[in-house]
Amino acid sequence: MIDVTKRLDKVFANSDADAIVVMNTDNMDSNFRYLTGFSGGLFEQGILVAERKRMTLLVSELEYGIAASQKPKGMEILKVDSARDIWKDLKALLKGKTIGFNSGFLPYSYYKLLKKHSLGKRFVDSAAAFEHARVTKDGSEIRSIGKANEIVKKALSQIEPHFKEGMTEKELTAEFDFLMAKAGADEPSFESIVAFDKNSALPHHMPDDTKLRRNSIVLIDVGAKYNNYCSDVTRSFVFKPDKGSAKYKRIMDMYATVKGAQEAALKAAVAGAQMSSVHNAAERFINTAHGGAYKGKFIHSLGHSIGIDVHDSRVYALASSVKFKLERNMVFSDEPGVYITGFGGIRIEDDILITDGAAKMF
Ligand SMILES: [Mn+2]
Repeated sequence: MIDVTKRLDKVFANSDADAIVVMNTDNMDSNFRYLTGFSGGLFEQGILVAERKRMTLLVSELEYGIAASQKPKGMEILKVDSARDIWKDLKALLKGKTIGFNSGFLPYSYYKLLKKHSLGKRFVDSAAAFEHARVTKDGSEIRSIGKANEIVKKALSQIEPHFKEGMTEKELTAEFDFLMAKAGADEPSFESIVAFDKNSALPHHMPDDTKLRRNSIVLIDVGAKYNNYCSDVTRSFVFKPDKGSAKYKRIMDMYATVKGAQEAALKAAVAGAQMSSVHNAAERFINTAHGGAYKGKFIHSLGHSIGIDVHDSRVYALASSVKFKLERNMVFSDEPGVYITGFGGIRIEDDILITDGAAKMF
């Protein structure tokens, strides 16, 4: 069970709302998971009214059982069975109040309904309050992210024997997802990326029917979800390398460059440092390694915050334009890469925990 009081304190520290309404559609607003801590359940159309010292969950009969069995302290559950009742209950909770909503999720059509039926006095955007609260993790969140990392790394350590000449990216993806499920993942954090050879030069390539050939790059970018929390890890392999070939030598140079960049970033990622400076440390390493052979070939930002969402608290990122300072207990991906169009790409990604000293790799 999560400590709801602490989470409400964190969110309301940056909001002048009297009540924040978290409304799900057929999909769930991840802030709903953050404030309830519920594992499982879809909570389609579920509504959570969060106030400074209490929460009220409006939920249908369908998911009442899951909610009741996982109910944290300080939460009241109202069973609703028709649209009319929902608005009646909401009105009772919200009338005359300053109401927060999440502009990062809530569809405009829902926002209009909320405005019309709640009789709130004023509406304020609470998206930033959630992002700020969620970017630093508590002990139970860090443990879940750690377990999600353990699971994906176990599956990655078992994947190489499944490489077969002539298999497609889709087939290897299926093998990987099966290993990760057996290792204990609740589900993948995102659709697994498997890219062979020159496809690996496209950072978001989706697995297709490309066949695996000898001396090819195999890039695998994957994540497990565990207890609502994500991991995100990338490994780059070479299948049946021809160690004397120029291609293999180039791949190894790229690998050493990316590895060096990842380590440079890890050293720069201390509490108090600018997020941009961590990206810049990696980029500088890549641009100057091997006499500048890979200058300009690192084509994305170094990392993103990770938590309930794989891209958690989006405004906080290890990117050249981001002007926030690192704080302890933030979790980011550290994922430099170099990409050569028509040849291939190498990326290495691990998740890191910010501490007062050097960042810790999960
Ligand atoms: Mn990532």
